[in-house]
Amino acid sequence: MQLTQEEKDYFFKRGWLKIENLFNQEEIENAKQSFDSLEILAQDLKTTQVLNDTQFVLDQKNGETIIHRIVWAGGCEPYLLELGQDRRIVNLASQLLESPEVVHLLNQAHFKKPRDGVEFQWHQDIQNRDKGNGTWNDILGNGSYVQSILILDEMTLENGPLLFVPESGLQGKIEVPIEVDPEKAITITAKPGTLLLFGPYTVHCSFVNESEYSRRVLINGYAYPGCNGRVYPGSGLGISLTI
Ligand SMILES: O=C(O)CCC(=O)C(=O)O
Repeated sequence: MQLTQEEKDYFFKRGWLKIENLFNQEEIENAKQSFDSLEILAQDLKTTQVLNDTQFVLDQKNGETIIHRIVWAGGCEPYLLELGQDRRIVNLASQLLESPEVVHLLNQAHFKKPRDGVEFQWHQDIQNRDKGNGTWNDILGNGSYVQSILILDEMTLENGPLLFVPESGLQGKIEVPIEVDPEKAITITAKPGTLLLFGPYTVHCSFVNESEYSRRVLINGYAYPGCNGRVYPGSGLGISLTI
């Protein structure tokens, strides 16, 4: 898929892109099966730990295991890594970064089960990339990073959807805590198989899942070569992918 100049401008100015039907129903069902296997593992593990290069970030609440996130999910479930390195996503990241080579940093599973209390407060992804001490160098000056979110369960108004603040990325890295006027945020609803793309300066969040159904997404992150100096669970300094 070739992005138009208009789509690229939208990504850099408004802050995100929504690509519908990038993955088919069978691929999404396979991904959900991998999520089911990860969930069974998480219930056995109970506490935060690393297994097969996958970091399970877990908590216990009322005798139940809460899955905050599963980092480098493909270590335990290789199909999820296959999806994260699929040409369709890598090609989009490569166009946005204007580089045939991109560095795969994140391959992360978010579950957001009904009322599990998991939420992600207003933030910019740069806060997770740039931890000081040379962990990040924005070589391109436009963020040099693309976050992608593959929707597995329909994202609705009730199950903890993502919210983006339009044009928030134009100001670069901002001080935390980030205050947002809720009126200015756009709530994203999306069908399974949709891919969301956004840059590291776009302010976004997602609140708790108040519905009776899960809101599972697979997150993959790609950097422009030479930007990353942070060691990530599973991918270390990142895995180079060439389109
Ligand atoms: O799963 C979510 O809603 C959080 C996603 C997010 O904040 C991120 O990818 O940076």
